[in-house]
Amino acid sequence: MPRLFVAIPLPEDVRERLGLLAGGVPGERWVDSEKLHLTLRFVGEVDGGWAEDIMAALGGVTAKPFEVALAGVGHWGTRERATMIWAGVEKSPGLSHLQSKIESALVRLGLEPEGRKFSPHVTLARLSGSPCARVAKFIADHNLFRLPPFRIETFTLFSSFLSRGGAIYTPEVEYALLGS
Ligand code: 3AM
Repeated sequence: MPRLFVAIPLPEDVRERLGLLAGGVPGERWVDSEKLHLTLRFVGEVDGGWAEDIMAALGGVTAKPFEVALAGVGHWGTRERATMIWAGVEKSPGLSHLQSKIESALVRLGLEPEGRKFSPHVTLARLSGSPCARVAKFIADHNLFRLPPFRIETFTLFSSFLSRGGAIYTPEVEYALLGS
């Protein structure tokens, strides 16, 4: 059964700039630069028939291209036990609109609603046992991190295969955002 999620792949120059942030926190597993993405909706494991319905439902999502800017870094987990480091996303009405269209298309199809509020982010590193002072230092050091806005014209349904060497993400279908 494929494990699916919907995300925005990031342009190469953005991924390269994010890749430059890597390092400095013991216990981190940095996400490979080519895998960096902005998740819109985690779907989970679905059987083949469902996957086709999901692809069709996503194909019916209409939204216009929009701009996003990545800014700031933060962590999830507690102060003592951070679980991941992310790059933030500046408020983008276009992004929120697209995410809610995707959410309602999937819920209309019969998927359980995503209970959590959408917190747009780009996961940079997953952590285990990283000293909190080092995490705090990383975040303070990159407090002013900001990249110029870039235009989003597509979103992608990915499959995720969990292997020992980490998750393998495969783009399955790319959907164009239309209009100006
Ligand atoms: O964009 P990120 O990397 O934060 O954490 C997983 C990743 O998000 C998330 O889906 C993305 C692709 O794997 N994810 C994995 N399992 C999840 C779950 N059970 C999940 N999100 C919500 N619920």
